[in-house]
Amino acid sequence: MTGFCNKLTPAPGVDLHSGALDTTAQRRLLDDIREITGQAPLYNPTMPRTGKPWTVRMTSCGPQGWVSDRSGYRYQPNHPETGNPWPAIPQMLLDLWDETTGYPAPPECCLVNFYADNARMGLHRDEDEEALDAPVLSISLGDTATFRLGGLERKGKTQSFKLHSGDVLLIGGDNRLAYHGIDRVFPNTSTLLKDGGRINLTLRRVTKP
Ligand code: MD6
Ligand code: FE
Repeated sequence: MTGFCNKLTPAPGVDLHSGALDTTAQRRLLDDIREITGQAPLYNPTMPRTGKPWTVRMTSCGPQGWVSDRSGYRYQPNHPETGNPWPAIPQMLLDLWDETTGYPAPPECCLVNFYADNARMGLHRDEDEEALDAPVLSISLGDTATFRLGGLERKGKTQSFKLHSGDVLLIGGDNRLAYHGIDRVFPNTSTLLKDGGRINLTLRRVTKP
């Protein structure tokens, strides 16, 4: 990690490294993301059953991309609109995974979420992976957001904290299946993205190594 970093542990197995990536690293990562969205365009996913659109736009890189549509959530090797294989996960992210997780196998999916000002993400768990022993590594870029972290049950107590550009969040251990979501994004809180908004990357190991 390249920035001045302050580590907080909001819950067991959950580590927030605020300021983990300095501006130079954030810009390099953004260049990589532009390359990815050039090959695998952001698309508007829809919700299982209802087919309602998400407010977040998505794409993926890595051998297994995460997709959501009327028939459910799943990992698949191809972009749902272009049919092409997903682009590779950038080396910088593979290195960050090794450095922060120490997991003995590389991530297989990097989900790219783009939030315009009014986008949000409801409370959910990341539970579509077989390798639940691996943490999920999340990186925030652009505008600040409020992250809500609950417990293992949907109805439990929640806490919330802000995620800023360059922050790295790991969710694993006893809280690997904790509920979480994004309540809101605060416009004009970062100059990283020319047209504003927020990008979140989540890296996951999907299959058991
Ligand atoms: C977001 N993040 O920050 C959404 N999931 O936009 C997630 O859904 C997430 O940050 C699992 C682990 C870390 C995360
Ligand atoms: Fe999640």
